[in-house]
Amino acid sequence: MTRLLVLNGPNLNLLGKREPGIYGKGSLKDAVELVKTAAEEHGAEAESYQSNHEGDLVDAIQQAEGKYDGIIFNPAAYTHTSIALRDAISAIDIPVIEVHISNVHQRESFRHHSMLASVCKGQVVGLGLSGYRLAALALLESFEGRR
Ligand code: CA2
Repeated sequence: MTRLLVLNGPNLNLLGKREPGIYGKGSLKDAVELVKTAAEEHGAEAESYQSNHEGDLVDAIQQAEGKYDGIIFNPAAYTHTSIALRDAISAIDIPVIEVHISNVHQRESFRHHSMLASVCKGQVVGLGLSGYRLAALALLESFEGRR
């Protein structure tokens, strides 16, 4: 069975509890549920992991190969800084889609650059929690050979 990993970086555990103006009212659980529902509709399944620690995220990426078919990854602030996460993504053979809830290009200039985008299959930016679902659909459809 096709398996997806929804991976979330630092502070995303606060979703829905703080800053609803930027990130909306939905929780991280809501984001994960969107992916689980999309996966089930395609006869697949999804699991999730969130960490505030860069090394834990590197471990999760390394361990994903062989266990999951693709990763939906919101690296949060590490997007803009982490060569370690970039190297981890480069080292695995499964596709990773980078997701950002907010439109990072409308925000501070330090959020405009991603260290990870060029080693990811694609990026979904600024579409709120729907971005998680859209990334899941892109992966699932690519596995079905439709796109
Ligand atoms: O828009 C996104 O999804 C981001 O990845 C979110 C990160 C930010 O550093 C990126 O530039 C863009 C921040 C996640 C922090 O999430 C919070 C949620 C609620 C309250 C406070 C922080």
